[in-house]
Amino acid sequence: MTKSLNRREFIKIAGIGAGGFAAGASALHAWNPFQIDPTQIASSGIPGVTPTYCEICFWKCAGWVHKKDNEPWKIVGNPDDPHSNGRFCPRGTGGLGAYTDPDRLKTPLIRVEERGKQVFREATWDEAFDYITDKMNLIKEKWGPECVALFTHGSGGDYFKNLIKAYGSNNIAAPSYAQCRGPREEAYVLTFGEAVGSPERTDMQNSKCIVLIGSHIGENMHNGQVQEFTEAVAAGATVITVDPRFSTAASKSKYWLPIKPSTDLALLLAWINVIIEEELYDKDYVEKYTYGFQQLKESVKNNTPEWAYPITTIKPHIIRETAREMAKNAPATIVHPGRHVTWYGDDTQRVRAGAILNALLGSWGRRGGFYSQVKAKVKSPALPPYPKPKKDWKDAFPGKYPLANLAISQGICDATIPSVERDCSFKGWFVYGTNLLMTLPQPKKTLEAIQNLELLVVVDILPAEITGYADVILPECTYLERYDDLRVSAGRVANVALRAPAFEPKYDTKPAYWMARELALRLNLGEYFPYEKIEDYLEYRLKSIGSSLDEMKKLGVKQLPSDQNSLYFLEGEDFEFYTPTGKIELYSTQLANAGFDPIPQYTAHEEPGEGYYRLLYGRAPMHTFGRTANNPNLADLMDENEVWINPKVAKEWGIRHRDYIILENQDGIKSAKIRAKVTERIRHDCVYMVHGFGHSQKQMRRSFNKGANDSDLISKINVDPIMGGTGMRVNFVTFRREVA
Ligand SMILES: Nc1nc2c(c(=O)[nH]1)N[C@H]1C(S)=C(S)[C@@H](COP(=O)(O)OP(=O)(O)OC[C@H]3O[C@@H](n4cnc5c(=O)[nH]c(N)nc54)[C@H](O)[C@@H]3O)O[C@H]1N2
Ligand SMILES: Nc1nc2c(c(=O)[nH]1)N[C@H]1C(S)=C(S)[C@@H](COP(=O)(O)OP(=O)(O)OC[C@H]3O[C@@H](n4cnc5c(=O)[nH]c(N)nc54)[C@H](O)[C@@H]3O)O[C@H]1N2
Ligand code: SF4
Ligand SMILES: [Mo]
Repeated sequence: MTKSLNRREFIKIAGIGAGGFAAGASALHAWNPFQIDPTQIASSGIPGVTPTYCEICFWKCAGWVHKKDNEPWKIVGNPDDPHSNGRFCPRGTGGLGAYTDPDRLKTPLIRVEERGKQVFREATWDEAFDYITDKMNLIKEKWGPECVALFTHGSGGDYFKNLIKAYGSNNIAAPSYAQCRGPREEAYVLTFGEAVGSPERTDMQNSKCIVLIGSHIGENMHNGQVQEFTEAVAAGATVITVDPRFSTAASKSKYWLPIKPSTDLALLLAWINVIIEEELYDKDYVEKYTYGFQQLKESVKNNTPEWAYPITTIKPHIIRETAREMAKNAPATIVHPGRHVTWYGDDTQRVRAGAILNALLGSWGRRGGFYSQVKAKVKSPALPPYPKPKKDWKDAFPGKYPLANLAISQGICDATIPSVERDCSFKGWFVYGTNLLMTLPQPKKTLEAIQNLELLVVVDILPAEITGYADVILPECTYLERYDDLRVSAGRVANVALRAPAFEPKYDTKPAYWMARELALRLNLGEYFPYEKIEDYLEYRLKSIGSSLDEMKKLGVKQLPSDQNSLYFLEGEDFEFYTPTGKIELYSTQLANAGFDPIPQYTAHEEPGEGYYRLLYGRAPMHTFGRTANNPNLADLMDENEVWINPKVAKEWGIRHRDYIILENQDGIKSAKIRAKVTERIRHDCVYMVHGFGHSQKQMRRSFNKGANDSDLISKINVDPIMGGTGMRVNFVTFRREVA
């Protein structure tokens, strides 16, 4: 039920003007700032070279896997691919390590002792599937199919989605929603009637002014985005970075605003105030396209830079100067919507304030702002209708999170712990490609929920922490050993990409497609998986765009013509937005109806007590979450995380650079030992660490006990009342000397 889908249909109806838009490979290459290795171009169709798209993160760059003597040699970007433009990032290049990692799961496992003791026996696939189907039949009979939930992140999750829906449940949660970009998508849908999407529809390559609010592009290594950012910087774009830490992006910026963490909404409101009071907004655009300008003007009249100064610690003249800089470059100014935005629990409102600023600058639908993406129209085979579930996760939270469009992961956890208020709690979980114990905040609660399950199935490639609590572990082969569905992504050019297996699956591992289908057959749901072989399913889809597996194996990525003729609004174009008023809603009628502030209002957040510092976290360029810490190639580049501490603070505590210390949070929870990085590059009221380290699973030998896990310290969350996102930067830590 996503509104963006409806919106796409709407675009079809509205038919944005006439004419022809052609931005093929040549146009892309024209702006590609990187040198392309000529051997890559020659690679299509050569024996020993296989097309894939990367699974090391969710940017899904397409590339070529090269073998020598049937052993992995290298993996390189496909120059025709708009996600990578022929270049892989360090993580993608090191992706071969996912295949070679000797610590991989090797065979199905069934638990023999109590949960968490990690005693498993090796099982055949038949035994594993029989165990799961018996339990699924029991749950369906006793409690109903709705009591099974799926947590998923990654390509193969789609087959399990199909399985769970066919079985009768629509409780499908992804940590990429309530722990990541959920508030952003809802904020943009509320304002513009459309989500931002992934890859983001940000036209940074043409931007003249880029405002980054905590988006640490450069450490956040989403490939095409980093390339566009680099290109804009090289072309002289003004970058304004708002971050309590001097990030890589801050180092490329004209303005670094080292804001007091948790106060960004005050800064955004002050910027809106300046843009309105100084009449710097795009008057024609605001007049033509927006709703609620007068209410907005009235609402922000007291949010002056002087008001924001004591809250944010950003000086009034800097707030004014940066607002003017944005206006000067508008509409080629982009206030980046961010991606991981679940920070403080008022995240939908904070992101909406940025969206409103973009609307005032007229950057939505304009060159250098946000463009309108195109997407290939690839058919899927018709399936029988899914059974209609009698209830879903929202029933466990009457009246709460009215604007959540997807299931929220921590909500499923809560609703798994039995309570008198609910007649049925969740009894079965499928977990595909998400290490819930590192990914969800409040890991203790996740564990409590797990102890109440009748069935926990984990599909993974590694013995990740979550596998230790499974009843059945299904070992998937890596992306380099399997087909998956086509990558059909939105962007400037309609395109599809193929992932084909470069290697035979190692050990007794299997692709998710096969697993989900085998389970479906055993549950008498085979009609939902009409193709025995995924190749036949792919042929069906490819035929609908006039292609074939053979062709795609040679091309890797196929670019297709699109009937949308412009990426931007045409001059003076009439446009109906997919919001209740048909306008860009500066004043949100949907929020008003649901009882929330229709225009964002600043409220202060709790501050750290004496001797405590706000715990911030983020990314490192050579790792993806916790999923690469054990990768032999990438662990070589960085094998533990550090905690960034301001020198003044370090001095007070007698902490020296590179000392090992322990962090203890407000609830007395202690971290594993972590090295101190004493640096001026962070404010004095917070500390910072890279997420994804501090693995506690011995079987992951390279990453076990290396660094500390931020999730352990996130025992408190502020839940966004609008859509259920979990604000996670609300924990405070202090320093301890003793070694764990
Ligand atoms: N504390 C804290 N929590 C966070 C974040 C944070 O920064 N700090 N970030 C949040 C964000 S932005 C996001 S998007 C989420 C991400 O959260 P997740 O997507 O859950 O990320 P990972 O923890 O890396 O878990 C990925 C799991 O997938 C497995 N895997 C890798 N490849 C495959 C495959 O091909 N098949 C299968 N079956 N499994 C595979 C890995 O071994 C690993 O166990 O986490 C969120 N949670
Ligand atoms: N290398 C690499 N790249 C990745 C990923 C990865 O795992 N590895 N994951 C991808 C995914 S799924 C996501 S969602 C994105 C996440 O990437 P982003 O969306 O860029 O991440 P955030 O966590 O929002 O931002 C982290 C930055 O916010 C700053 N910050 C912390 N608190 C505040 C605050 O109160 N105000 C402000 N203004 N700034 C603050 C931190 O200092 C840090 O620089 O990265 C993507 N790219
Ligand atoms: S950005 Fe890097 S890790 Fe992510 S898909 Fe692309 S190459 Fe792979
Ligand atoms: Mo994310």
